[in-house]
Amino acid sequence: MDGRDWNLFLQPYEQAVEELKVKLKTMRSELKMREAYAPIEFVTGRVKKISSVMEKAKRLQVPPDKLEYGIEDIAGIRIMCQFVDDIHRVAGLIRSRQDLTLVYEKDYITNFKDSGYRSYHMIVEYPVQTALGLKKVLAEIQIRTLAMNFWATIEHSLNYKYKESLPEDVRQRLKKAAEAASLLDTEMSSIRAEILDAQRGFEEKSNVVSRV
Ligand code: 0O2
Repeated sequence: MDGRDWNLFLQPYEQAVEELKVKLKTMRSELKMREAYAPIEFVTGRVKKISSVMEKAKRLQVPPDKLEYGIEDIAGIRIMCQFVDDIHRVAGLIRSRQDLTLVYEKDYITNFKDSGYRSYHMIVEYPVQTALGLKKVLAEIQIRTLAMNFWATIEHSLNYKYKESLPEDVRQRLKKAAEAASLLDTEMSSIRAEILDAQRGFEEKSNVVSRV
């Protein structure tokens, strides 16, 4: 494929990422209006670079004519949440959408990766309207907490810099840092639960007072 062919190949993925970003950001503002609290903190998206698509195709032994279904994250969306519970809420909202089809899910929170990586992945099929008609493309939606994202961003940049030669002690320290980020998520969730309990208690009391 030459440059022009690649641009044409990536075009529906660009469109899918742009549309999904708008839709998920809209979901965030709608939930914020309805419930005062949005389970989504922010949304980002990217289309994989051609060099990364080729690298992954080589690693997974995907032939050039099978890229569309062999590489599932050419279109990538990332949703950041404050709390782990929010991740499950957002996954549920995505599952029930009519404008995409869920293909499968990967729970790297329960089954975190050996690197320490935690995140919830949903592979979806998303239809885009192209000049030549409807085209369904695969997209990977990653849902994670701010702490998981902090860890993954730094680990990714270190891995990118050092490639395969990341020293073993650094690898181990990164694993420990992932545990620490997970503990932070647990602690934040429990603080939130206590605040919600206290609020509920306060509301119940004031309902009793107002009925008297
Ligand atoms: P980028 O730059 O983030 O797009 P693979 O893990 O790649 O062999 P698979 O099954 O396609 O195979 O992917 P997986 O593991 O479900 O999801 C791949 C994406 O998840 C990665 O994309 C990362 O975004 C993220 N990810 C998975 N494992 C790790 C990890 O150990 N550390 C970090 N920081 N991110 C991870 P890409 O293609 O690596 O890159």
